[in-house]
This record gives sequence, C-alpha cells and structure tokens, in this order.
Amino acid sequence: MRTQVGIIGAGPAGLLLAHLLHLRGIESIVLETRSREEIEATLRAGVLEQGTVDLLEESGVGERMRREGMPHEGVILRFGGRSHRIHLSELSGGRSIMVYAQHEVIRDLVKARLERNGQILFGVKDVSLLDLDTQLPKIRFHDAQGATREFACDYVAGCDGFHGVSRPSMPSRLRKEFVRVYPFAWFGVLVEAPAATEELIYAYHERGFALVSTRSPQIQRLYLQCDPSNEPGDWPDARVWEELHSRLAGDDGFHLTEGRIFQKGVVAMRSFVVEPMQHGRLFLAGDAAHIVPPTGAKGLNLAVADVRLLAQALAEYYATGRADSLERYSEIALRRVWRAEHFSWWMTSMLHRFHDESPFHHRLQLSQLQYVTGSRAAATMLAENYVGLPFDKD
Ligand code: RFL
Ligand code: PHB
Repeated sequence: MRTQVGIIGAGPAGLLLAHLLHLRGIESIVLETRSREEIEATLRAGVLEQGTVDLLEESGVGERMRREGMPHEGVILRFGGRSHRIHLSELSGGRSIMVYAQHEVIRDLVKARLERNGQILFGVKDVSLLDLDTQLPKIRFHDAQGATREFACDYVAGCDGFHGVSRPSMPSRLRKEFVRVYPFAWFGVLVEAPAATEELIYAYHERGFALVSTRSPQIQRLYLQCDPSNEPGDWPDARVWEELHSRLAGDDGFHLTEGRIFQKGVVAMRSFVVEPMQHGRLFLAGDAAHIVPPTGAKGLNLAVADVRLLAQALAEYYATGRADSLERYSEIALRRVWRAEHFSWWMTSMLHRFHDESPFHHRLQLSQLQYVTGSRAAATMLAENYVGLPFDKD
C-alpha cells in the first residue's frame, strides 16, 4: 500500500484536509480509531467563524450548513443582571458567525469523502509512525479485523487530536510544550426547549460563568462553570436549572425556558501549544498541536485554518516540487494559533470566577466587561477575534 499523504484522525482537521487535497488531485488515506457512527455522534463545538464557513462553501461541502445552520450577527455579554450586545458584523466589516454543530460538519465531510471514493479506515488500532525523518515515512496499524497493515507515503498529517500518537512521535527533545490548566471546568447539557435568545449569551456572575448556546430552534446547548472534579451525578436536573436561573437572573425580563435535559457532560479547560508543529515529514494540525479553552469558540476553527494552510503547501509541493511553504508551515500556522490562544485565555479570564479570587480581581473583571461592551474600540477587538481574522493576514 502506498499513498501521497497519510492522515491520522478523522476529526474536522483530518477529514477536511483529505477533502481539500482531493480537490487538488492529491491522494490520501485517513486512519481513525473510532467507528463512523461514533465520530458522527460526538458532541463538541457549535460556532463556525466566517473564514470556516467560506472555506466549507468554496470547497463544495457547505450546502447543508447553509440550509440548516444559524447565522448570528451579534453575541451577548451578560453581567450585572443586564445583557450587552456586541454587534459582530458591524464591528468587523460585515463578518459574522454560523452556529452549526461540529458533528454535522463531520457528517458532511465523511459523506463527501465516501461519495468520491476517498479512503477512510475506521476502527483501526495501534497506529505507529515510522521513518518520519526520511523521504518515505511509513504508517503501521491493526485494521478493524485485527490484521497488521503498513503503508508508505510522502507526508504524514497528524490530525489525531490532543490524545493521539502523532505529537508524541516527534522526539521530545525537539518539541517545546506550553501549558495552562484552569481551576474550573464546564458542565454542559443539551435540552429540548425553544430558544431563549436569538444570540449566544456569555454570562459572568458571582456564582460563576454560564453560556447559552443553541443547536436548533428546538434544542438548546447550555454550559455552567463547575469544579473540574465534578461528574454528571453531581448535577441533578434541579441543580442545573437553579444555577442557570441564578447566573442569568436580571431585571430586564430575560427568561430561560426549561425543558427535558437529555445529555450531560464535563468539559476540561486547558490551553496548550506545541512548537514546532512539524518534524521531518510529519505535520501536526488541529488539537494534536494546540488546545484552547472553549470560551472563545476557536478550537475547530483553528483546526480548519491549519489544514487550509497545509493543503496549500502540499499542493505547491506537488505542483512545483518546491517545499518552501511546507518548511514554513509551523511558523505561519503558529501566528494564528497564538492569537487564538490569547483571545481564548482572555475571554476565559474575563468571564470565569477563580477560586482564589479577591474582591479586587472581581472589580477588575467587571470593569473589563464594562469597557468591552461600552467602548467601540474594545468591542471591535472582541468582534474581530470572535468572527476570526481573515486568512490573508496569516
Ligand atoms: P478531534 O476532533 O479531536 O479529532 C481527532 C480524531 O483523531 C482520532 N484519533 C486517532 N485516529 C487514529 N489513530 C490514533 N492514534 C488516534 N487518536 C485519536 C480521534 O478518534 C478523533 O476522531 O481533533 P481535530 O480534528 O483537530 O478538531 C478539533 C476540534 O474537535 C476541537 O478543537 C473543537 O471541538 C473545540 N471546541 C470548539 N471549537 C470551536 O471552534 N468552536 C466551538 O464552539 C467549540 N466548542 C469545543 C467546543 C470543544 C469542546 N469539548 C468537548 C472539548 C465545545 C466543547 C464542549
Ligand atoms: C457550543 O454551542 O457548544 C459552544 C458555543 C460557544 C462556545 C463554546 C461552545 O464558546
């Protein structure tokens, strides 16, 4: 077996890379440890930046997103019992976001690959990456039937998320890792209820952060800051509603409609970057190389930006034989990565209660929120980061 690009992981990064390469006539094989059903059912992100939406549309996989996704032109910051709207599109030259769930993007991409006879091998095990610093790296694995298989390729794309094998396959002395773990997590629920609001609400409250997001007019996605050691059993439905109501309370008539909670889970909060994002013929993309806390809604969008860049660099190599862009992949990708790292850390710091927080810190957070919602300059900074900086600034 032989292919041009071996792709590890069928998350948004791996699947979109395979699709973008196919559009440029480059062959790939995608290896995925989980089943198709599992990857299509895993709940994660919900917010797509303007650049992500444009790329999905331009590459022919945006049709269902355009029909079923929900474009939002603003976002709400809520504190002191009042909502403050940031007019995203007005402040960012007409850019906006699309609320469309990550697993729907995954379903669209899997379908697009399989319709074009793309190779995705689901249910593989024990993937190992060999000879990465030679001209002909190899990928060895057990297929879904348990047989040992191996193929050679020109390049390997490590798109296997934070817990994958790709990053640890880079020699540890050649990589530098930057980490921050936050002293809180998010408790997320899915609820059958009508939307309480037309736009996402990021709420800061003395009892902690809360986020009101949505999946469809009938299904709402809600999150609450919680202790990282919490488990779903710590949050009976009544406690979830009590906390949400108190963290979103105000005197402006806002009301969150309750409904049947049909899914619960805890999301850890971490910032992480590895440098460089490449070694020999291995290129990391998406969560394999970096993690952001979900407050800025950047993780999936960064994965998309990485593979866009990588697909262009690989296309240049196959068209001209020149590897200049591939050699600069990490340097260029990391500029956007660190911008998103800063924005996500900043949003997280502004909107959460820290357990060791002093009254002084609390006042600083409130002042920051007032400034961001009251000053056009400060609101513009939030808006242009939230909708995503244009790719041509990379
Ligand atoms: P993924 O999605 O983790 O996919 C990696 C895939 O690789 C497979 N894998 C392997 N395959 C082969 N061999 C191995 N050894 C393997 N090891 C692992 C895995 O099974 C998996 O299928 O990484 P990718 O593609 O880089 O995509 C990253 C995004 O999934 C992630 O950044 C976002 O979900 C983050 N995120 C958000 N991002 C946004 O842009 N907007 C949001 O609104 C947003 N909200 C969120 C989020 C993440 C969340 N969680 C649960 C962490 C909200 C939440 C709650
Ligand atoms: C979501 O809808 O899951 C979501 C929205 C915004 C975020 C994070 C998650 O910042």
